[in-house]
Amino acid sequence: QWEPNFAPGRTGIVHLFEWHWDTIADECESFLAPNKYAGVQVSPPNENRIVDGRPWWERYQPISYVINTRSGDRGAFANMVERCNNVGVRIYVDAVINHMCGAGGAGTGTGGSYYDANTEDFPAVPFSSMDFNDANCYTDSGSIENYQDPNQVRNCKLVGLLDLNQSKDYVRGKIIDFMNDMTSLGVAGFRVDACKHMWPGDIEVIFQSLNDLSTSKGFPGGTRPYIFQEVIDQGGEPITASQYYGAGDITEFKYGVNLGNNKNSIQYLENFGEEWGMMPSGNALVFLNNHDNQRGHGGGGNIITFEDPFSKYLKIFTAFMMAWPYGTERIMSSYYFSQPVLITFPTSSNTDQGPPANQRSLNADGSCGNGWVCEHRWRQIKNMMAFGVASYGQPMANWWDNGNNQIAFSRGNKAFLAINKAGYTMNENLNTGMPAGDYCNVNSGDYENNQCTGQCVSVGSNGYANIYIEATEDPVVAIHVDAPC
Ligand code: ARE
Ligand code: CA
Repeated sequence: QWEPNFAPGRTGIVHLFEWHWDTIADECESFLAPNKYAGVQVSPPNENRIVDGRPWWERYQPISYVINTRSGDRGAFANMVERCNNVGVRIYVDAVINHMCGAGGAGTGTGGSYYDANTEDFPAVPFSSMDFNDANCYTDSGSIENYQDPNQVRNCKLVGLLDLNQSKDYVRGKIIDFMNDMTSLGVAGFRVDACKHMWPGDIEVIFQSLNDLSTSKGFPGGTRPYIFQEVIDQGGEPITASQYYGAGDITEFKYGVNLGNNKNSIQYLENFGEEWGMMPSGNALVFLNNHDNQRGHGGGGNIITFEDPFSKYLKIFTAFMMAWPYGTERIMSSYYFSQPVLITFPTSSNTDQGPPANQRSLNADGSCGNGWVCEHRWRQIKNMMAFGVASYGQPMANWWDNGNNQIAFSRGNKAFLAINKAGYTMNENLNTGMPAGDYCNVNSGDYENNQCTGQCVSVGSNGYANIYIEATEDPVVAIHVDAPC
């Protein structure tokens, strides 16, 4: 449950938010596998409520565990998992198991199933009013009113969403069946939504009861599904991430906020990790931003997203994240939700806006477009997967900083990263820890067919190299042993 089940020689999970299953399958084959990405977090695959205006968040309102959404039907989902696994890319399902849809109203979901949210009737599961927590919630509104009270956080409705009672064997059974159905199709694990709102004891039982990954889909016998739990712990609440260590990994929300707060004082990052009050590395799923906080949902903070000027910070700090030995890394892949499409500063943004109508996100020539951002394809980001693979298991070493926004460090003797955010040229002789040779700066160019299209960095026999970085938009040197010049 704590192992991400990556294929050998792979690292990094990309959240292909709201992508269509067919497109994800193509992306696994044509882009993710060749660039050493390990996995994809996909949007919730089970039937959801159809909300007027089709906001992105309708997918967090389950109607049933039938696999049918705007990302595709069951056949397309199964086909995607198969194709991605075949090229060594794992699929992680966003599992919404705390609740069903919002209270009130009736209709049919994206899979055609009838529901009545007035009477809490979901016949396609089936769940009835007996399966919800109403009798265990004591707030006047029936919704969560105070995050200082763990009982209401877990037993009342999160923003009005009908709250399932996971202490009931019957409810547990339905959730387990759904998650087992996913792994039977070859899924390797789950991002579990809203874990703060479920009792750790209940979800421990649920996760421990799950089947091992499918041997018929190529996983070794006895492999547990990877679990990473969404728990927003920024401090200041009685519910903490540590209460969930026993159930799986946890999203470390302090990570992106800490980097955002220190984006202009990177010399302090030398001991970035537990000493900064974050969870132990082995428990942490780390990211710069997610689908909520990039648009002001789900707790804010000073975070780095593609909307920063020229996306400069996102490129620099993704390089840092992938190079820094802490946690399991996730890259956010977004769509534009502000008009006009902004490279500079947001003018107006619609934080409810659903995905571009064309969920087949690629242009005919295979490039990204149609309103999709595709951060995971940017050179400065995607090339860091190979860096992560080359440096796997190596400790941080040879830290250097100038006390003012210029830093460098190596990963053992396999890789080296330097960042210049000082606003003036960096020109230093630094110990890269690496064997003598010429290496491709994969931030400045690509390494393809044993050719470097970027700058070459020359490491001498003593491991030192002249690191020269002008204060440009890409003030990063990233070299590793798998990309010699
Ligand atoms: C929508 C409407 C609501 C409406 C509701 C029911 O926006 O107005 O009442 O439907 O009809 C997403 C959206 C919500 C949306 C929901 C359902 O963000 O706006 O509600 O889908 O469609 C807390 C939780 C955390 C949660 C965030 C958003 O602890 O688990 O809120 N994040 C996950 C997902 C979201 C998703 C849900 C959960 C629900 O990632 O995308 O919601 O499935 C502090 C606290 C945090 C708290 C945060 C925000 O930081 O520490 O715990 O996060 O404030 O309240
Ligand atoms: Ca709950």
